[in-house]
Amino acid sequence: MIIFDILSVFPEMFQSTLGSSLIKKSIDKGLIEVNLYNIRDYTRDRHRTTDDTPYGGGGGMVMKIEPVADALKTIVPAGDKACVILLSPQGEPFKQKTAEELSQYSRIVLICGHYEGVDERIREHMVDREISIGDYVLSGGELPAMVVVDAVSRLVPGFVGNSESVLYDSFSTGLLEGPHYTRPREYESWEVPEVLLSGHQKKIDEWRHRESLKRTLQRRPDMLKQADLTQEDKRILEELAGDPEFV
Ligand code: 9D3
Repeated sequence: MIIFDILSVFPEMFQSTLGSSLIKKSIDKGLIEVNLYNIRDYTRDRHRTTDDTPYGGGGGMVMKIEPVADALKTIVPAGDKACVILLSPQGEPFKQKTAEELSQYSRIVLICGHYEGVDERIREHMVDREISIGDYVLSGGELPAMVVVDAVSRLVPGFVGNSESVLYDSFSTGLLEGPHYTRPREYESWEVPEVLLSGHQKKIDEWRHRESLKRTLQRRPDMLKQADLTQEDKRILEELAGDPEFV
């Protein structure tokens, strides 16, 4: 059981994701719990201020420290071992490895930044990890928080019904998946590769592995450096790289 506590100024953004999909199933199954908190509810001033202008001037607004600090003190019981994460464009890149590490915690707090950023003291004193989901600019940390909840929840035993599919995920094996096909055998003259219909399981497995290597070499050659490849894999890759038909 993992408890996710999400702090945001737009908690409504999470309703649609949490109300449908496999995430909802795993909440219903009691595998995870997701609690939403509106940072504005932890303000104490008349205007319920969550952001302010930056010291030193310049444009944009900065998320204030007090509401976030007060929310954290209220939400995370003292002595509870939680991982507090700030979602921000300056964070470490989120990887499958990160999801695996986070799946070991029983409590994960996700702070969604907004505006131009957060007061640096939040980062320094209240946050264990800072995560970015990729090199593109989003309008806030809400979608990234959902990405983290989704990727981590899938790793909780009981999630997919089939724990094998988690084991063989691309990014766990270090290779991209090859092509998949299902009926019909022929659609408008587009045929399914013959080998998949052969019934010869060893040949099928070899073909699939080769296609997986091929696709990774084509699309994500960077991943091959980290993948644990056998001598045979390396031979296949050299053969593919030297093949003039290979694009
Ligand atoms: C004006 C300079 N911007 C930095 C690139 C400021 C800024 C842009 C976007 C500050 C916050 C945001 C909102 N994005 C996130 O909070 C965010 C994010 C993202 O934009 N991309 C990838 N991962 C993440 S995690 C949080």
